[in-house]
Amino acid sequence: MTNESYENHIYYSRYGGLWVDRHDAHDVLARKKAEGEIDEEMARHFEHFINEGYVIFPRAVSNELIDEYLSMFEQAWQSPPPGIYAHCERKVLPLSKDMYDKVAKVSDLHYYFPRAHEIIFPEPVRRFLTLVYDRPPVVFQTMSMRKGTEEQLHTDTGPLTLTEPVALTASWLALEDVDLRAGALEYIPGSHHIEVLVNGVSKAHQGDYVAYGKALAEIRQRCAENGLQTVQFTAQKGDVLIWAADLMHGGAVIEDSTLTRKSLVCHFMPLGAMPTFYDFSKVNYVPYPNGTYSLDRITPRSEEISDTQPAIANSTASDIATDDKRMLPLVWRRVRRWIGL
Ligand SMILES: O=C(O)CCC(=O)C(=O)O
Repeated sequence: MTNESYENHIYYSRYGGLWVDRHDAHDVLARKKAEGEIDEEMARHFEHFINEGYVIFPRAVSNELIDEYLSMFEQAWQSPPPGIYAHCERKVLPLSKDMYDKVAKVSDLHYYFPRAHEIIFPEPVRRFLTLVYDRPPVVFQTMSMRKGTEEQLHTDTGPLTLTEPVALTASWLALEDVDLRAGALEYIPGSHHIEVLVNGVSKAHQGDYVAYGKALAEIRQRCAENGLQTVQFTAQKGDVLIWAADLMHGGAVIEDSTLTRKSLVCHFMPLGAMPTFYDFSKVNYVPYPNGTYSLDRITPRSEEISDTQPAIANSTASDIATDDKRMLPLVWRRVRRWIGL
């Protein structure tokens, strides 16, 4: 699908993007295949990603690893680790067990999970992201959920701004089999090529939710005009779906609030990019053992943190800051501090 305003440009977006975001992405893919950089199977995944804006890797993460993550997640509700926040009822608050049965998105728990690189970057995901970026991938944020989110269909480039805005990708991992009555992840295949800029100029909403809402409404309308339909991800435990920066996605309505829908969302950028939606001037990339990266500090969005918790909010960055060069000792030190060893 062409974006009329920019159809003479190399990229679909005014803001450029990755090689998969070029109008000639299929030619680039053919070249990469001919040169042996991408094999047959991965090429099929890329064909799909280029056309539809998402790709699915079934059973990418083992049950054993997911169960280990879930047991850490359970413990976190009972005894929240330092610096961990949750988006809940339109506020960002320190994680607390009061939110256990609510719709809540728990930020950055991977900081306390020694096997984070395995669950965030299982092999097919690591390979796909490394190829899509032509650089090592960096996870800059994770969100763990017990329940569906009921989030309206949206693009991530509005809130999650990067120095390379269209380089954002995200993964959604099913931590259990999804019951559609629990509010599945939903998305609009093909919507990633429809770009409507906020106030006509920016991908970032910068807190202007009225303008962002208008842009999203226009994208939805353009999707409808082009016959693009919303589909739900009937995922099984261990399945991973990766979406492109501008794919419209959200959480379906929860029909049975007694049900859980445990999932892990990870947001990625290539090494060399940085988030711009809060002050990352003192944040460093830290390598994981499998050639991927994370960031070394949890820094919640200051404008979002509830006024009722200023002391905790202010203490967060320095509690977690470190000069360590390697991620694993760092994670173990955090875990020991959390469990009081
Ligand atoms: O998991 C969901 O229901 C939606 C997640 C989402 O929209 C997001 O992380 O941006």
